[in-house]
Amino acid sequence: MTGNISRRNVLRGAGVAVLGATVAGWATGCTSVAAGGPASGAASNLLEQAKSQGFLRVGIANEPPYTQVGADGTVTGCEPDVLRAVCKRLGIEEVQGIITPYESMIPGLNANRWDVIAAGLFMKESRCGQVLYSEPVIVSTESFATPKGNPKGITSVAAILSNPSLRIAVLPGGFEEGVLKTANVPASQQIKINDGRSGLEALKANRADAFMLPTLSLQALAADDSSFDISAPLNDAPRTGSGAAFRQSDAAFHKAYNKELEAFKATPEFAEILTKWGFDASVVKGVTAEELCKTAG
Ligand code: 6CS
Repeated sequence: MTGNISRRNVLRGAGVAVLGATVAGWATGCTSVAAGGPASGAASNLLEQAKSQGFLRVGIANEPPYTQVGADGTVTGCEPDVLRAVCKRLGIEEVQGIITPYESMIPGLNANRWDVIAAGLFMKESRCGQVLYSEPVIVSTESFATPKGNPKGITSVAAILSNPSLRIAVLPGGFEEGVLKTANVPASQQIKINDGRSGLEALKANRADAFMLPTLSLQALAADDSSFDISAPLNDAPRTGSGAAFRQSDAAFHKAYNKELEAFKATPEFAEILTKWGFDASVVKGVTAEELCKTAG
């Protein structure tokens, strides 16, 4: 993405649990945003306010290729890059990222800590009931990382369920935890970890036998580490997708965003962004948020 949109803005969100405690990480001297956000209180016209103040705050995770924060604070990744491009078409010049765990993204959005989520927060029934998702930008699959050679032969969620001695590392409040819950995998078999790196560390330390995360995220994590195998996409984990997620009170913004997103998806730039991050733009063609919001969990 080019143009004068700043890509060097990230805050380290302390998560909603510690409301408002953000460690300013602005890399371009942008004004920090008050904890109350651009429009605390009553519902507001977020689009006009974001245009007038010149930026939109986005909740992200820093899990490439979905979201990526560079050492210099550059916010990229498939979802922020698409968000930035559509925001530019809407007249919003800057996107500022706030890093937060997946489990805090929707509570933080609804607490006005950020204005939108663009993190690969996968659509499913329970989430679609709390936010307004844009039409999907990507469609995604889930995989397991295992120690090289997959010594315990773990190739499905069912295999975890059928062997109570197997331990699966998973992010708390993440989509994968929901898949395990839907499959009735007991909490006693789940090892909660904070991020991708700690998931691989759990495998290395033999605290877990497999680590569940989106296929492309695991491939990115293990790209330079030959001590892990990444499974093919799991047949017994739902294929779903993601797009930007807005507050239900920001329906006007959501409508305007979807209109511009639809036009953007028809441009070569959209496919260039997805290809750059390893996604196949053709896979999301014709897929709707309505369809993906039927994903159980
Ligand atoms: O939607 C989620 O919760 C999952 N999305 C990504 C991109 N990574 C892990 C997370 O659990």
